[in-house]
Amino acid sequence: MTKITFPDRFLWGVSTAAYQIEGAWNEDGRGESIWDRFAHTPGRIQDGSTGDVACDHYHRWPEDVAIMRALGIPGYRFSVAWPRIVPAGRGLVNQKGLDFYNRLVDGLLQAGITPLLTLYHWDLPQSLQDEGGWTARETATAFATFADVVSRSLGDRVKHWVTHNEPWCTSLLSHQIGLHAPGWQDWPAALTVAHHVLLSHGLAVERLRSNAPGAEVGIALNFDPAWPASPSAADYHAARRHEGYFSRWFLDPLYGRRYPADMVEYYIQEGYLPQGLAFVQEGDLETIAAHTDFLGVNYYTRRVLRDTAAPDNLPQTVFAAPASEHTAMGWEVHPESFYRLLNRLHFEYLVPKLIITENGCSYLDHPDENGRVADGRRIRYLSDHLIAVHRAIQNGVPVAGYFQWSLMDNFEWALGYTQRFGIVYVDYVTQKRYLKDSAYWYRDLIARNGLEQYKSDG
Ligand code: GCO
Repeated sequence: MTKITFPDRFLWGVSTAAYQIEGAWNEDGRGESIWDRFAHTPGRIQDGSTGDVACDHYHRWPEDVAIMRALGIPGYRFSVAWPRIVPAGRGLVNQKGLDFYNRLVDGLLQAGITPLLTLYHWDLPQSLQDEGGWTARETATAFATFADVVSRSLGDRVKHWVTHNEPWCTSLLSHQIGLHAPGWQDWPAALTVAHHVLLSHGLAVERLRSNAPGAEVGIALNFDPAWPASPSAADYHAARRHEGYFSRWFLDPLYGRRYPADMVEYYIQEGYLPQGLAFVQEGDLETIAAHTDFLGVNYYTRRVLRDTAAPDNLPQTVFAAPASEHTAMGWEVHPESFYRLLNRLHFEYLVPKLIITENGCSYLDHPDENGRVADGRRIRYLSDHLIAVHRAIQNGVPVAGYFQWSLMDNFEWALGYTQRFGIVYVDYVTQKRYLKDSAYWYRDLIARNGLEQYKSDG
């Protein structure tokens, strides 16, 4: 048995997002978001559900903070709902919305929990969408103003800020694939959105620097590292192109390398950039590459790609390791890819600090007759991925924290409530919370600042 200990002051935490847990969708002056509109549109959500109530966190937040405190969890990553604070997206500020987040932050600090605030986790005010949403450059400036409002109110107490959660989801998943709100399938629009989201990040960093002096500011990107299904050149290029589509399109501009030339060429060739990079204006790339203190890393799984062009001309995902384990999401469990990703981000992009802003898994374990939720597979997933993080740290990668996704089961976007990622089980009928075995396991791991690696995998 090997004892694994993380660095001193390693920041342990759990993550959530406003639309996935808060509910109170039209309470206390909250405006409509694109996710309210999307979820209320029949056929968009797999189980026909919405985030109208979700985990009722808007009302039950003291109980949820008490659970984190009881588990000794020292960090909490949450997002603020733009339409709760600025209902129309720009203009009038809803003080009741700001008051909610001030109560939450004060409650966290009183419980000895460090808040890590995400400004945008996909819930754009619908009124901005009605004016073009992120395809409109003006939305980037509206976001900067929103960041200004929030950081003026909370910047004295919140010292860790994430501007955007997963720009790939905000742009391509939502405007090219269409699985998320607003549900478009428009390549040129998706790439324009990606630019305006990155631009808004850079503009927001400036506001945060002035309103939250001494705070650490970053952005959270999601990654699914691509492996070629075979040693063939075709499969290698399929994997390389996927990484360009999913990661380098965002990483390169953020770290001062402009948009990746191979992907610009590919997108122009495919007709996805009919005006080339006309959406890039003078100074934009410098704004996007604003210095940040950390990179938030969201990791769940990898992709294995074979060069079998699918109708949308993207390489199809195939599982080259059918024997490997998959979670309830159908995602392959592959901690080795996590290890390699962390090394690549630091050594290839010279990222000065990494915080794991999301890592976790969905398994559909339910309470037994005694109320126990025996989620051993989640404990195994988290253990294996934390061992990979530790290996990366041992290899010189500056990982400063780990926020497990998620504190509690919640609304899993287009999949509704069919998935469960929490270390706390939520009964959506009674809103009763049940601490799963993994919650107690995480409590003990945090108390030890480490874990035992029960067997070496060779
Ligand atoms: C994401 C989002 C989370 C998801 C989680 C599970 O990474 O997609 O940040 O909101 O719920 O990742 O899919």
